[in-house]
Amino acid sequence: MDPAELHRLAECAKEPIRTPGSIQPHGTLFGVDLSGVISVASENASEWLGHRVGEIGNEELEYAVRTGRAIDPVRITWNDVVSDAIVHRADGLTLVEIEPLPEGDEYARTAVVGAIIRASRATSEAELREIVAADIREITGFDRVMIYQFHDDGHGEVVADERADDLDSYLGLHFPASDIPTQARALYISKIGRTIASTDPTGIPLLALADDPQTIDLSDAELRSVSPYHLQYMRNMGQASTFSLSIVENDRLTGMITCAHRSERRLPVLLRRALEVLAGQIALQLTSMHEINRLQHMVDVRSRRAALLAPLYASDDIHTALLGGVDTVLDLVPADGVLVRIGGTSRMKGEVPPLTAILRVIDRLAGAPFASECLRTDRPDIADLLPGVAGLLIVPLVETGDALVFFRGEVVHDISWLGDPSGGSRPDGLSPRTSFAAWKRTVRDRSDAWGTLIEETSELAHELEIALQRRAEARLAELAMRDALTGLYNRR
Ligand code: BLA
Repeated sequence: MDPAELHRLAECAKEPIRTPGSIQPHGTLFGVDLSGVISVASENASEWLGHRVGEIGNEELEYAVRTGRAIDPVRITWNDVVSDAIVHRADGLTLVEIEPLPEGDEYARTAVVGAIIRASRATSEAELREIVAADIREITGFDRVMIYQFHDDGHGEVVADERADDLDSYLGLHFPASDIPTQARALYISKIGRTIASTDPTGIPLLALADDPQTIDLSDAELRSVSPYHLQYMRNMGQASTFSLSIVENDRLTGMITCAHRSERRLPVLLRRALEVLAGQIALQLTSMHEINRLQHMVDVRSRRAALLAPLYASDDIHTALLGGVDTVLDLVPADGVLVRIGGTSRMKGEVPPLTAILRVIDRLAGAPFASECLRTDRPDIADLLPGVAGLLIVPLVETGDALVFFRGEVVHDISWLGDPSGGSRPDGLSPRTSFAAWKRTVRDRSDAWGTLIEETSELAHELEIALQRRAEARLAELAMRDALTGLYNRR
């Protein structure tokens, strides 16, 4: 990762998004303490600070507070406006948020049921994304509905993009990890949906009797105000409002669905909740699809490994058994070349650097396992020894100097980014970039990622050791038997 991006990641992660001390301007928030006193209020209702909820004289609101999460939200009238009161507990407070009901089709949420059923019938990830993005756009009426998928290094990729005809496509574009910083991702794991109703940066401050308002935990609040950095980002992107959903697989945020609109738009809370259920359904489907793929792959690898190692017991020549047959170690660990060093004897196949250079590398690593898909950055000293090699995987065997060594050449490819990631206007790189036009960067000096092959190769090495040991034992037993027979023969 480049230094500017590392800096941005670290700085953006400092934004105190759980405790902004303010709410978005379209609603009102009360915090009621255990004794029933309003100890926190947003500035637009600060006259009630220190009063009991009952004194407000709004029975529906009183009911909402009393029933708490049991019935949530409760439809109330607040300042003559039909609103939803949303209730949850945080830090010994009952937080009540009052959201005026937005205009629009109140029954849109029933359409989510259809979307859930259609999603559940999808048989591939690609189909699932397509169905879901189209359905959510139709249901919510947002200008654009995107699905992001996060890669292992935290950067993301737009994998679905349903949009109004006059919008440019973002499909296939990548964006840096700092666009959605770490603390935001952590929060999005527990809070599945969030609304940013406007990019107007003026939040309504919270006032509190005793606490510092900046300590009040708004993690689960619907009205939590939003980081000014992100509001700037949205404005730069031409977004006036968003609604986004988390995709959480096994407690990991693996993706997000973001609805974005060019003017202010927000959805009623019940529709948001229904969409959160849809997001949960999608996450479950993705989890099981990924788990099935993983298990299938594991079974496949195991049976191919067993098939490769079985002939070893009967074979006189281990190296030929591993490298000379129809199936070789390269079928188990796809690479451009391999070196197998067993018992101090090396045999190579495919594109492999000179033996002396490889032995120097093994020596330099002092018997430690090693994996890199970008030697030039990770270990320039080793890259210098192995010209033409971008990816290197070394799994040592028990005997000193013995190892399985796999080589991969450079795979040059282009990645299209969502705007030049270094394109912020401030020298510290913290201001969100202003252009989101596709920005192509060519990736060099890298091989394909080793990924699960690292683990698989060490399992292969382990089973190979066992096979070698059994083979040696069998040989010894055979020799002993031969000696004994010879002894018997001579005695005759
Ligand atoms: C949050 N950044 C977000 C969110 C998204 C993105 C979707 C979640 C909030 C939302 O739903 O809008 C990023 N939005 C995108 C991307 C696309 C999009 C990639 O539409 C692609 C099309 N962001 C920066 C910088 C900082 C930063 C420089 O660019 C920090 C200095 C921060 N982004 C940032 C923060 C949040 C965020 C702090 C959390 C906002 C919150 O929930 O309060």
